[in-house]
Amino acid sequence: MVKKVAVVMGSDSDLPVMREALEQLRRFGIPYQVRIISAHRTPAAAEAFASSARDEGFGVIIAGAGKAAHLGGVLAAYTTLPVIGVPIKTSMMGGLDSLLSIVQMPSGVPVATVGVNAAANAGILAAELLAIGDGDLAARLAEYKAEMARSVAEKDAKVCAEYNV
Ligand code: RP5
Repeated sequence: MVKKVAVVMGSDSDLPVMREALEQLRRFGIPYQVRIISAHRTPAAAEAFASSARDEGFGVIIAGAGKAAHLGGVLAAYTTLPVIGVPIKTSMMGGLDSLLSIVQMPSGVPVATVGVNAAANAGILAAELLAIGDGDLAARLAEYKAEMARSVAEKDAKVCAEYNV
């Protein structure tokens, strides 16, 4: 039985982006739970959630946050589960603020950080982490990559036919 993924975000305003992680988890048949927990507005909930996440049966935590985006780092401080950070694009700084807040962790407390708004990649990375110990899931990931390659090859053939002399 594949472990479940926690998809945590700092605000419901992050949900439109974080939904893309849920789509990927559904694609690979991975169970998940969604929570809104803020490192700053509900820090006690962040500690409680991360401290018990492994015992609750989670295998990976995805944490989406914007601006001074400390959620992933705070969760990582309280768990030995891998934490994947999703920097949310911001109106003021385009998400560079979120990206640097998540990726620049002190040595000893890593947060695996995907690109700005790249929640889909966070879902796929979570699947890959869980597939380390799950051959069926690894096979589904391999089929996904093969389909992606087929799609690119089709586009390549189309462009070659249209533009190459
Ligand atoms: C962060 O502040 C959240 O992750 C969100 O990206 C950002 C803005 O939150 P709201 O003011 O929209 O609730 O904590």
